[in-house]
Amino acid sequence: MLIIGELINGMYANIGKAIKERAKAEIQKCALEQIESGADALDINCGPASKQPLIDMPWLVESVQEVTDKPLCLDSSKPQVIEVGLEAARNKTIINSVTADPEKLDVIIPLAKKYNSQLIGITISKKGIPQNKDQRLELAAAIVASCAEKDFPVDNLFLDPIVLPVNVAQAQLKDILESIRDFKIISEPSPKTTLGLSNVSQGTNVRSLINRTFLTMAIAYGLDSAILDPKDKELMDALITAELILNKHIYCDSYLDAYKKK
Ligand code: THG
Repeated sequence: MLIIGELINGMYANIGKAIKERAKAEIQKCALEQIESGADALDINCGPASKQPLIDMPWLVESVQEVTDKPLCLDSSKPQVIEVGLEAARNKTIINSVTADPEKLDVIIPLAKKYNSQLIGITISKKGIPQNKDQRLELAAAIVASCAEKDFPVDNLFLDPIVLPVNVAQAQLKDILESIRDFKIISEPSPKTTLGLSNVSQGTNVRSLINRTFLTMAIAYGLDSAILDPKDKELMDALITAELILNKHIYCDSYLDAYKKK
């Protein structure tokens, strides 16, 4: 499973401050710690407080790729911010994200093709976040159809059902899990799936427990990737164990250590 580290996000106070003060070493440390903990790729998000994302995004990309060749997941809802990130990147990239809005798809899919980037499609439309799994599937199918129409390979597409916090949208979580399974049957080859894991526990006081329980269940529904905190050791151990149980790697008594060394 593709593990995307979530911690380079201006939403976190230390990162928001480091972006503002151009504290490059702080950003690089955050990148390396996540990789050391098992991240395969790094989310890069300037955060809601950034007043100059067109300058902050390429600065973050350049700072991070001085210390790693891992893929970068460029996280912004603004196509211009994504594009300056793509221009600055020499590592592999994942565009995070595009909604199911036709106007957004018409702009972002050609960008993904031009820069040979992977793409995350989120099941949100102009009407907002869907209320049930049928609406999620409808938006997911619209994203896949738009990729097919524009000759963007579906193997390079991740669909994200948009995880909501359990304390405000408890009744939605079962549908979100089932969407992970249902998205796979939209096309052949199947699109991949991903999600922003920490959303599920926002505002609760047992975040780590809720995160690892939801992740374990999502993996059982066939999840291919997640944006998460790789420094949460219990979360990473649960992930490795869930994959072990699904026979994705071989059991030995030291399987946790063996996985981390691979
Ligand atoms: N899907 C996709 N991309 C995403 C998300 C998604 N990118 C952003 C987000 N959701 C995933 N990343 C985070 C990062 C941090 C938190 C949640 C999701 C988080 N932060 C603490 C909080 O808000 O309580 C901040 C704590 C602090 O300030 O220190 O929970 O769903 N495609």
